[in-house]
Amino acid sequence: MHEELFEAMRQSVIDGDTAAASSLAEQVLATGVPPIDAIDLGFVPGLSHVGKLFGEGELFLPDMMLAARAMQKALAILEPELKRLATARVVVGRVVMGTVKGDIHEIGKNLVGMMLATSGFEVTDLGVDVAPERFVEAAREHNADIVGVSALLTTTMAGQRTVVEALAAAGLRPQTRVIVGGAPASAAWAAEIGADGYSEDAIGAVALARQLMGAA
Ligand code: B1M
Repeated sequence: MHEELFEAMRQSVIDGDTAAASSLAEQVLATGVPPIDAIDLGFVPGLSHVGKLFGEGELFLPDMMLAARAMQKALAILEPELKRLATARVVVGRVVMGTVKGDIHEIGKNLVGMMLATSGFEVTDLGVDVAPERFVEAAREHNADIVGVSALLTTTMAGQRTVVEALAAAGLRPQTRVIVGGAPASAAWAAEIGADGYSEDAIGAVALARQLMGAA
């Protein structure tokens, strides 16, 4: 229905055109397009395309950085509307989340955090490059029901296992659940490292977190 708009969004991210991405996000707010559709069908596919071309050696790091910047700008514009549309008013559970040590990818993690927050979870976002001890400390401090651990690199995904182990060593398992996500993760990986679940996207992460809270 909004295919042209979504195509323009994809292209704005591919071009790393922050001004265009911002203006398209503003259009979403003005025209009542569901922001989650704009993210899922417009901006994210643009970034995925850039990632694919980077992987094939057709684009380079600065291209990926510009694309990420355009995407982040659009998300910042859409975030208040996502929050406004939030349905849940009761606190479903407390989540502490972050991206593993050595990994600075944050866009997917931010999206997951945003969706959880708009679905009734209290979210504490520790940011990127987060040491396992920091996950443990924050889980204690915030009395977390769930710790969410994101990793985007095959070289950093082992950090998800380290977080599970650190929580266990601190006596916080199994009562504190762990969910994992990010491109290299999978359900099989989650099972292998003893996590409580895996989701491939932000909507799925909300469903998984609700299920773990017995609120599905
Ligand atoms: Co990077 N990067 N990057 N990068 N980057 C990837 C991941 C890569 C697949 C690109 C490629 O080669 N095709 C590749 C990894 C290859 C591999 O490990 N096998 C790669 C590489 C190699 C690198 C560098 C090493 C490049 C270099 O320096 N030579 C470097 C690493 C830096 C580091 O972390 N130490 C690097 C740097 C960067 C930028 C800084 C330029 C930028 C990040 C900017 C930022 O986040 N502020 C960047 C980007 C943008 C990407 C791609 C293009 C897009 C990632 C993204 O934001 N996607 C990516 C290619 C790709 O994924 N197709 C790539 C959009 C986002 C909405 O999706 O993050 O997958 P995603 O999150 C999803 C799901 O995965 C899931 O839900 C989200 C929403 O649907 N999810 C969870 C994520 N976390 C979750 C947690 C959950 C549940 C679900 O529960 C807790």
